[in-house]
Amino acid sequence: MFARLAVATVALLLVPVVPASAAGPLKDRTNRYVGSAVAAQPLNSEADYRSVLTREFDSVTPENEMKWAVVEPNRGQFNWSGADAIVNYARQNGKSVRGHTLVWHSQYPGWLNNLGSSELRSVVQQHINTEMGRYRGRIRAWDVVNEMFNEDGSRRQSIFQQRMGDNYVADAFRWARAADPSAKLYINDYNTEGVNAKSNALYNLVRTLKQQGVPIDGVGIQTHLSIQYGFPTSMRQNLERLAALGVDIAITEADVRIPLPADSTKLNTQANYYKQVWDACHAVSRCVEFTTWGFTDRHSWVPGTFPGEGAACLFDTNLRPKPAYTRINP
Ligand code: 9MR
Repeated sequence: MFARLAVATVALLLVPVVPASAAGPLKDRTNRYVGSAVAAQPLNSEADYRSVLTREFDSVTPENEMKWAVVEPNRGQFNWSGADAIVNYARQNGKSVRGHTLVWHSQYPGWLNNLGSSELRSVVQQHINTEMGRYRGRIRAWDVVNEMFNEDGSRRQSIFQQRMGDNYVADAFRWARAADPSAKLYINDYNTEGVNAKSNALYNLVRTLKQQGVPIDGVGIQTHLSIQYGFPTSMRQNLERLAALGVDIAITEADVRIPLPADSTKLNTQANYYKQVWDACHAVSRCVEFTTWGFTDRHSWVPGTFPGEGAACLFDTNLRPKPAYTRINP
């Protein structure tokens, strides 16, 4: 009797959190991939983090572990430990992986700055080959080119743009297709949810790339929102026009930050924003993925980048579902 009780108590203690929704996990609510950015550190060390992730999501995006500065901090010296941990977790738990990201102006290693244009070109190709090749067949979709536009729709003057010229985008996609023909290849950006100068530029570029036969399969819409700004109500229209170009759409990094402290009014507004993103994706048949940039306020990039803001995720710091979660999975 006592032994049975003790076993029951231990079992209870081992279950980190109660199921979030009577309706079942979020991933079972939709035929879209439901993903989250994940970090290897809590994945390896926090049982409740791992358990909620496993229960609620069917896709994972390494938050930082596949970025160039992490995987090749010095030329020819590789560090795959975090990326491997996440890909292995995914394989063991039947999760899909979104690779993030190959060509990006941020978080690239400093040694690239010393390269001239022809050397940079071959190094970028080699980087794409090496990283995509390592995980060939195990990554569903890759963010090949990330954040290449300025807000006004002009091209960001990254080292790739400056040293390799306009064609760096088409080249990156061609190299990526060759490196892993089974992966869907995406261009990804932020502040491109609604119709605006930046999303117009994105639309025009994708149309041109398609016309040129460049192997691009999808457009990632990051969707970092704040309740301080109005919801981008033209989101559905924007997703529809992009999908009409013959590409898939993914919501790749959704979160909705709140000026702290959060209260029930703000959390309710946040819930409305998440629901509108969810609905915009579900209104467009080619929107194949709804991924959030982290799932718990315990681990979120927001407070570090926007002092005084936070509480941007679907689950609170104790991994309890917030109103936003319940709104999309009632
Ligand atoms: O969440 C990431 C954070 O931990 C990093 O410090 C930061 C560095 O730039 O990148 C964050 O992730 C970004 C993503 O890779 C691209 N889109 C914007 C995300 C939030 O900044």
